[in-house]
Amino acid sequence: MSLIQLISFPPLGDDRGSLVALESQQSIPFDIKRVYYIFGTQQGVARGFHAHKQLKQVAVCVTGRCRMVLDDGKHREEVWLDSATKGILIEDMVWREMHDFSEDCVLLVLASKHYDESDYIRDYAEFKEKTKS
Ligand code: T46
Repeated sequence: MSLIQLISFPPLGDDRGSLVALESQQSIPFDIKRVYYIFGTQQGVARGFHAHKQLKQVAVCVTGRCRMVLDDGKHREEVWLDSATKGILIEDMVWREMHDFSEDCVLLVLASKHYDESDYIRDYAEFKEKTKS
């Protein structure tokens, strides 16, 4: 199965413009416990470089774009997040990196759990070891 699980968010548009609604257990396949957004990322800066033990997230660039790299310890895949109507589902135990942020990028992330630093695996060698089978 592909690591890249995209979700389309149908825009509710009219002659005033567009609106996207994100709801728990509907377009977002979990209960949303936390929302954060990343913006103002400097050119040439990459973020992420970690996995989560037990956390599901959906990420969407509501403005601008960035390149999302996902890695399950065996395969690496990447996709451009470049539309406010395109989200990516990131499951547990997936290493993620975000690269090539556009200047105007606002990356919105919906998460299934509250923030917990102990859920992070920030060391790639440790991640590789844990996903070895
Ligand atoms: C992820 C990718 C897509 C908090 O205090 N609360 C929070 O909810 C978050 C997400 C972060 N923080 C603190 C922890 C660090 O001191 O904010 C600082 C920056 O976080 P971090 O270096 O983990 O940021 P990114 O951009 O590398 O990763 C973030 C999320 O942390 C991560 O879960 O999947 O975005």
